[in-house]
Amino acid sequence: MSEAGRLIVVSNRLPLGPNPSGGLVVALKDAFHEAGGIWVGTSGRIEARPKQRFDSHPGLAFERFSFDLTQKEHENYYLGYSNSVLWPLFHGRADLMETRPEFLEDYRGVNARLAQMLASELHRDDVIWVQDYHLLPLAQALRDAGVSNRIGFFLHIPFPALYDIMALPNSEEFIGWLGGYDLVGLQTRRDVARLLEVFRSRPDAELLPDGSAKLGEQRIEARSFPVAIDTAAFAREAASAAASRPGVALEPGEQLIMGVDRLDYSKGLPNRFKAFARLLETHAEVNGLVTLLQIAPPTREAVAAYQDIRTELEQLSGQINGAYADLTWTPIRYIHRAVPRARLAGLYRQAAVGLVTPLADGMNLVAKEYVAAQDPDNPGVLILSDFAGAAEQMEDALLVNPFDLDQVAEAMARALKMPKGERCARYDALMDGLLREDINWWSRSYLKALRGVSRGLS
Ligand code: GDG
Repeated sequence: MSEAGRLIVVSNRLPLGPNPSGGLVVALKDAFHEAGGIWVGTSGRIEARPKQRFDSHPGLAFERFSFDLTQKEHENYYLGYSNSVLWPLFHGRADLMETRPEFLEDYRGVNARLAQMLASELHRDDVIWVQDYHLLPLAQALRDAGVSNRIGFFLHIPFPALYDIMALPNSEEFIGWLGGYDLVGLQTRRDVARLLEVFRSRPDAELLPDGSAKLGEQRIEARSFPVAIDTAAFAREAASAAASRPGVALEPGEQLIMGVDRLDYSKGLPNRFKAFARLLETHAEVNGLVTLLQIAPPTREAVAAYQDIRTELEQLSGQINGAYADLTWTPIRYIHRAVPRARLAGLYRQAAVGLVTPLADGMNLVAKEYVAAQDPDNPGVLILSDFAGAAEQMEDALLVNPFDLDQVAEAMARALKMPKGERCARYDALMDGLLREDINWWSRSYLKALRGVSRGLS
């Protein structure tokens, strides 16, 4: 173990089970091995009398510290303020925001309770890394409890424009929450620019020459750290999955276009289906020879906006299939269910086109997974929305404006007949970037920056 202080990671959901998987677990494996530490998060249990507990597991390099939520906290902190206020607002959908005083009250309450629990467990040289929008107030709550350790935040979703922040019922308080952190990590340079614009607009904030900001007594560094995947491991998984499992049954000459998204209104699925219909309408030569496979597992079904998007998509896929299907061909295969990861990797490799068209997205890991899964000798083509954070790094994809259905349809037509030489050149360039800036690069660069910040005013 190194001399560095322990790493304390806080995320809404704690990775559970004896052998937890997932992007963040992989990302933090080395860091926990080096420094040891604790991962803190909700237990997934709803209890009338919430408890907190430590557990450790011989295979894990970190201790787990979990806490339960009450039903009311789950509804107000998680479904309410986090997913009915912050999520829509940060994805440019202030119109879908549902604000209620009790949402904010419990959002503050859960963060304050967590800060109290955590403050007494901390050592002086621990560094604390807080993940995502559920926990924005945590640093300020920890500072109120007397914690002076280095505290970093990483936002996985887009940072909103100043104009959008004005739509929050508590916009002043929101900006104050950021003021508890030493380092605010965002997905893209575009997000950093928006954050700096917020600081610039405030009389109590000062932008320092080194690019950081001073808010009250706190110096805050804001930088982009584009989140990534375990590229080499995913490429291996896709190659072995494709070799050992059958993909989708296709007619000779038929090509697959594939999308994978949680069923969320930010992912632009209705636009995608409409753009696919536009392709069928304007390129009769592909009818019968192309299938759109859309995997869209359910998510946050207790929130009304998610029920609406489900109904809209079911109607759209029904209409398009009704208009174009024949006895041997169904243009859209829409699967409202999760598919096991290894299966997904094989399907990505089978697909001639990866279609990633969110209207707003922090990064979008599906874009990275699709490229990593390709056969280097015969790769498919990624079509990627300009509104996904990934577009900032993945310029060799076919970049599209997801609101422009004709442009997306034309990109699909182009991708379906792209010559192998061009596909390989684009794949090589994209894959170079994904191997260089992978998930370990992401966590190492963030933690290096966090351990390097000097506490207090410069
Ligand atoms: C948030 C931000 C940011 C999806 N369906 C299935 C399945 N998935 C996996 C994908 C991918 C992950 O879920 C989705 O990640 P994304 O990045 O695409 O999107 P969000 O869930 O919205 O994530 C996003 C991310 O945080 C990380 O910072 O990139 O912008 O919104 O890994 O493969 N996995 C399996 N079956 C499915 O049906 N096994």
